[in-house]
Amino acid sequence: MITLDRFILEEERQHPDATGELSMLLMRFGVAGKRIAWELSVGGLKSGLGSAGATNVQGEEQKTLDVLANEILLETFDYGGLVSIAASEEMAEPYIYERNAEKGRYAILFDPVDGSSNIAVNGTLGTIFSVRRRGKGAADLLGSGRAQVAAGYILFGPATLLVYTCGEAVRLFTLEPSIGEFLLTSSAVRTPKRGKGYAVNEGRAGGWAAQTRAFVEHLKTSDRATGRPYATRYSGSLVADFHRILLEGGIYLYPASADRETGKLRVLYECHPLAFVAEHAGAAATTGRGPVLDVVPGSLHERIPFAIGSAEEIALYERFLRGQASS
Ligand code: AFP
Repeated sequence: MITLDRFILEEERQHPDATGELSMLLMRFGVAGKRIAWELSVGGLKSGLGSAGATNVQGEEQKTLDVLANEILLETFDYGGLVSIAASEEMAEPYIYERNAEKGRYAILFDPVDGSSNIAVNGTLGTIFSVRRRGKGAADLLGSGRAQVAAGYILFGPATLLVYTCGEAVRLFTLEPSIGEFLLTSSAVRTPKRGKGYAVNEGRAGGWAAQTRAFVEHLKTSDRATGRPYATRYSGSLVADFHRILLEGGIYLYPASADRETGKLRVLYECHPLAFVAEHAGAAATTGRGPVLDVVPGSLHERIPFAIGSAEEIALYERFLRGQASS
């Protein structure tokens, strides 16, 4: 039985110059994940499961659990002197940890509850996180995805999973509720080069570029030799859809559309961290024009068109967008 803490501490020993701070920080994401999992599991029993009445910085309605999860994450890193600044999809401005301001070597970014429309229907949800070296202020959060030190997500499904990478292999842990510990499930998750499924909100196809429509049409067109048609799997939770793809291959898309020219997903809280995980599992993520990890956002809440998945499907999608392939 290899617990999260044991695994992280043993890994740390492989790096003699490590200070142990990143290890502590990753363990704390495990603690936050357990607390959020608990709140989600009892959320339906409590009053106020629905809208908190407020809207987040993108004008989206906030649920009480979004607010709660955001608070849990902020509070988790309030002590220990590890983190000096936190940015969240739910906050217009970054949160500064005044008492860690000098010593906290890291900045964290997160989407506390991704797929929040699933809250009301008891569907799968996730928390996405990213760790960067702290800079001098909020502007330093706006680096390329390759500057991330670690990234991952917690998936709240039938089981609670923690997936992360520190720039080496992708680790997968499963929460064993009877002992309250995350146990190692895989120390090196690898995504198949090709999959059989695609995830996209096809209800929005009317607003897509012709090349995007042609690509999805291609996936849906029967051709035994190339394993088509693909199966559609779309849950409304990027973490849930990405996790399936991480394990089984395939592609998730949230492309640009006429009414959302930059797509929906946020660079810093969703796209960069999942792209970091994907690349370290042998998968890929693209804006359609190039790697997501190369994107340097101009502002904290910037969005980009996003596709993530198996290397072959991502390469094919880029060829479609460049007009080099057709259905
Ligand atoms: P919410 O957290 O606001 O529900 O958004 C979820 C999400 O960012 C991502 O997890 C989903 O894949 C995608 O948006 C769903 O968006 P659509 O409802 O437009 O398909």
